[in-house]
Amino acid sequence: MFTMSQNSWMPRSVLNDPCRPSWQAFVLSDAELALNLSPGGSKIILKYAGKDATQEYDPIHPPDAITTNLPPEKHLGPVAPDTVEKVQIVITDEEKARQARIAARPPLDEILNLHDFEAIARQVMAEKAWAYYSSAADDEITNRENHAAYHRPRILRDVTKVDWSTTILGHKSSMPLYITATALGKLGHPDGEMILTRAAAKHGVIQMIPTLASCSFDEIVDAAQPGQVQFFQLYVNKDRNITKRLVQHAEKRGIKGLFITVDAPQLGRREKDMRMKFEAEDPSEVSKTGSKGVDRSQGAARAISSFIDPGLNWNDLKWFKDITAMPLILKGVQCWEDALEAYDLNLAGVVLSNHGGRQLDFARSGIEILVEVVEKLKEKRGLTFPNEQFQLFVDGGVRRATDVLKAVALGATAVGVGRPFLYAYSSYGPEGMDKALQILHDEFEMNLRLLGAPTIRDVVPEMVDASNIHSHLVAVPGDRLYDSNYESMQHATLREL
Ligand code: 173
Repeated sequence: MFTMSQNSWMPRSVLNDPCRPSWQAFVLSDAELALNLSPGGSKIILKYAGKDATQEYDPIHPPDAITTNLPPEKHLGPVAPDTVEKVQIVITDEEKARQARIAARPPLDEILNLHDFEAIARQVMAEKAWAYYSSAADDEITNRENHAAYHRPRILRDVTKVDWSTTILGHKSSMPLYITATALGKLGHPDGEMILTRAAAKHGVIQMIPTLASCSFDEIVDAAQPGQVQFFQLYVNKDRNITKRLVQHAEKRGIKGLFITVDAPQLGRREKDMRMKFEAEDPSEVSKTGSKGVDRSQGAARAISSFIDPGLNWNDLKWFKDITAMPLILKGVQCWEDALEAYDLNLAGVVLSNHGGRQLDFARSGIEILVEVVEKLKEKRGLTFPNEQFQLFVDGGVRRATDVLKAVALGATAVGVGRPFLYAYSSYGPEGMDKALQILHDEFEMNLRLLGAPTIRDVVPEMVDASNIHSHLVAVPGDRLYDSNYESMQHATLREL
């Protein structure tokens, strides 16, 4: 529960949870303080003043958000639960409608591939959650262009037994993919990122924990099995002390790789996400940005991203090496020059990514970047692939094992998968996530046979024709995404005059 009033601001879960130490309960008795501290701006506080704001608050704030981000002097002490006004839990009509849609979804065994999850998610998810997960930048061109390479399989090889396991940064993975970081996991399901943790354990894959998870970092780490490998994705805070604390805590908790996001000095313009806010807020207010500079009309992501430091630059990397011994990987590299710079700084690798098409529209696909990065690292630094010294990762647009195998053939160690898993658990809960990973296992088995490659080591560059990859002439199967997901203003309803 989360209640906000002009006089008090407290998560009811804190009050109700007997396991929490009493110092974690607090009240912001000063309304002005609450208004100034909310990263989402004062408007949201005022909108929910005196009401149960759990549904809005929970998905976008991990349980430790306040104790982590609020200076200790603002923690005013324990709350006596019987002095707190009881909040009636009201299930909104919107939530009732969502539950009805969930009840009417097709049985899980009718889901054959990851596209299917996406199609169902679009129909059953809460509108705002769908808008946030599925939105991409501007005209969503980049979001649809991740497939421009074709297979060149070999025949008559013994593929009775095939093995698609591999190692990522030296850690075993049952597939050459990992669950990449995506923000706000509870928008899709109340258990959020912990569903991913449990599925990762069951299927032997690695999860990258996001900075902007809805569950707290410790909840996600605690949900892991002993020995389960997890990475951490980092948004670098303008306040380096916060970043240092996060990084060192992650290392202490056994995180095996730090993926520093470098492609989001400012969040891209995700119009589908923004349109949701148009509907949710008073339309006449939407174009106004408050004097505090936080504009709620810009969608869920922008509202919570103002802490990210646009000043982050190459000189900061030495500092990261000083504060942690974790392998450092840059997430969001988009050209060979930057990949070589990362290599020259002795980093452990780079993720070639356009951030799921959510940042710079018309940024190239990860697989296209991979081709030039591999070529230049071979030519200018004498590297061979695969290698343990400097690993290449790709993410964006991955829906099939074939997408992964193309990247692996071209030199990637592994590929990140984000949205499809969100859609799987948003539509079907933990069973959906389990099924999504099982589908990928099945696809790897079949496709290794069809490629003529008994192991991941046998998936070599000659097995892909990427000759058209820079020409952007190849028809893009991603049109599926365009046809089914892009929402233009044609559905706008006119206001009554
Ligand atoms: O893609 C995103 O939505 C994302 O990475 C993000 C970044 C900052 C705040 C919220 C989401």
